[in-house]
Amino acid sequence: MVNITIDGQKVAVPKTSTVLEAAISLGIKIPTLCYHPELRVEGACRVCMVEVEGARSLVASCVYPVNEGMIVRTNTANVREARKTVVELLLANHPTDCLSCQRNLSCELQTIASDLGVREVRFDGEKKNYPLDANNPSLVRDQSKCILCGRCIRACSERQGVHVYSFANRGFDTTVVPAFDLGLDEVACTYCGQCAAVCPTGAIVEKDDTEKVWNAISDPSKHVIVQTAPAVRVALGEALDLPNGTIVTGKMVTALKRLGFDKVFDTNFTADLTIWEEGSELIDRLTNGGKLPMITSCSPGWVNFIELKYPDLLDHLSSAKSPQQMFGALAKTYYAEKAGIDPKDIVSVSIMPCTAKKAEAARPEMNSSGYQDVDYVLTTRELARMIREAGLTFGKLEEADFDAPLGVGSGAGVIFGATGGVTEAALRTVVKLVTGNELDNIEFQAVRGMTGIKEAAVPIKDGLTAKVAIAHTLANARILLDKIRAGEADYHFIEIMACPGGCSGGGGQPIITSAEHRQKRMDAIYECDTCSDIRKSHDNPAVAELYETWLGKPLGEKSHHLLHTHYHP
Ligand code: HC1
Repeated sequence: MVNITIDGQKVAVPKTSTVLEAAISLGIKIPTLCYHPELRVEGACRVCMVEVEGARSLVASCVYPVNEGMIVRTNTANVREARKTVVELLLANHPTDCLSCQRNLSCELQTIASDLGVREVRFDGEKKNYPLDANNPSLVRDQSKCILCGRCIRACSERQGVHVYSFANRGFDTTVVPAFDLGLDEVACTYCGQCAAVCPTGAIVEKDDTEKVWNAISDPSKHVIVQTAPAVRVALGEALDLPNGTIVTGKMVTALKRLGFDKVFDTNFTADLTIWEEGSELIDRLTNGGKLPMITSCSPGWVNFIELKYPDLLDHLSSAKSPQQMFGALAKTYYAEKAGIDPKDIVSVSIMPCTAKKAEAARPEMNSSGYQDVDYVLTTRELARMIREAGLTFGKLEEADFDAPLGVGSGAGVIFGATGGVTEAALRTVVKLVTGNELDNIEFQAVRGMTGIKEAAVPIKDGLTAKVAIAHTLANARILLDKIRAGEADYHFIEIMACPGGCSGGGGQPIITSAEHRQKRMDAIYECDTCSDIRKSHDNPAVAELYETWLGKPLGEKSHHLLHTHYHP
């Protein structure tokens, strides 16, 4: 440990700490823009400057290491003036459309300018004016709003191992761009949205589809239904002034009804159905010599990644569609029939924690109902904006239940939203399918938690132990895929989710600010499971009824047509 003094307060910190980390441990807030607690430090923006006794000039606290006896001042006139100047220089060439920017009131540059008391910009800089990159279904890039903090570059490279972005040019012309300044639709972007999740300004945001949904709701000839993903219920409240990790399932259902949706359903229903289909596929591969390990296919950022980077391994992917797309296919067939509604009049909306889900819904093969199965996908952030726009006081809404029959989901379905959750849900059901017996203990701690790659060996019956592996983030996915290529992946089943923590940390969720914040969402997901009346997918009575009355059996002809898909090398 190293003893230092910051603003007159003594503190002992690990000797590998930076001055910024030491200040955070004392509860001293130093403004930062390029710094992100879960990414490598860069020292690019210089907003976090502090005085260190004996240093020749102000230092960037995010990269400056602590030393024994160091004396730091974070709030001197010099420091305040330097920070203000840096922020004013950033604002001097930044667009001034804050009021209409998607990040208005959640922009870190705006907040820091306000916190530092910037009331005028003393410099008259040339404005940047780049065209929008919006030729893809998921993300919009506006380089004019980019402050060159480099967070998106680091998230895409370090967290995801995808390496879409890099700096280009020099001086005023410096930009952050994909290779050759191509659009995101022209490079190997997975649309996971982790760049948007770390961007401090409105330079990278989700494509806003709220107006299309408002229009559908206003059209009296349309029957507008909505499904909500497992992870939305543990994050939506954060964007609507409730504490991190608040479970808002019932309020969310009420809000969706008040917005005007005709029916409010739960993606957990088709998460349970996925377990039936995917579990049956795994058993089929195990008994009939299919390709192993079988890998999950529900995270569309992950599916894009394997298609782009490891096309030789595509036959490892389960052919099961994601729960979002299974829901879409059933909404315009099974539900349409049951409700006596012409599928052409159904508008199917989903609320997802994920930007890649927008691209997934737009894939040309996702039309097995005869129509586009899911018409519009909104992220959690977009739904929060609609709720605000409608003037609902979210925290005061009463709670309501999902509608039947596509609103019945199990605890196994809800844990899809946390890394390891799909595996745990599958194990709960596969044991039953293989042995006919119910598990005594349905909680598999070995597959839970934030470790990047988890492994477990789970006894199923005499002579059969399921070897499973789980990765979250695409950088971790790469490690497992390289193992498969090298012939070293001795697993039966692999779960991969593109985002850190799984969907609870999706690129469309309210911005995560710390590891504790992330953990609160994960804890809330597991609380949703323990509070569920039904905790195993095979106990979901609505799914049982679907098979009995309409679908036939898992992997049957109708299932094959509606619930399974193929991939593009
Ligand atoms: Fe997910 Fe899934 S868990 S992919 O992370 O399988 O987005 O939440 O909806 O489809 O169910 C996302 C979450 C989500 C699907 C399910």
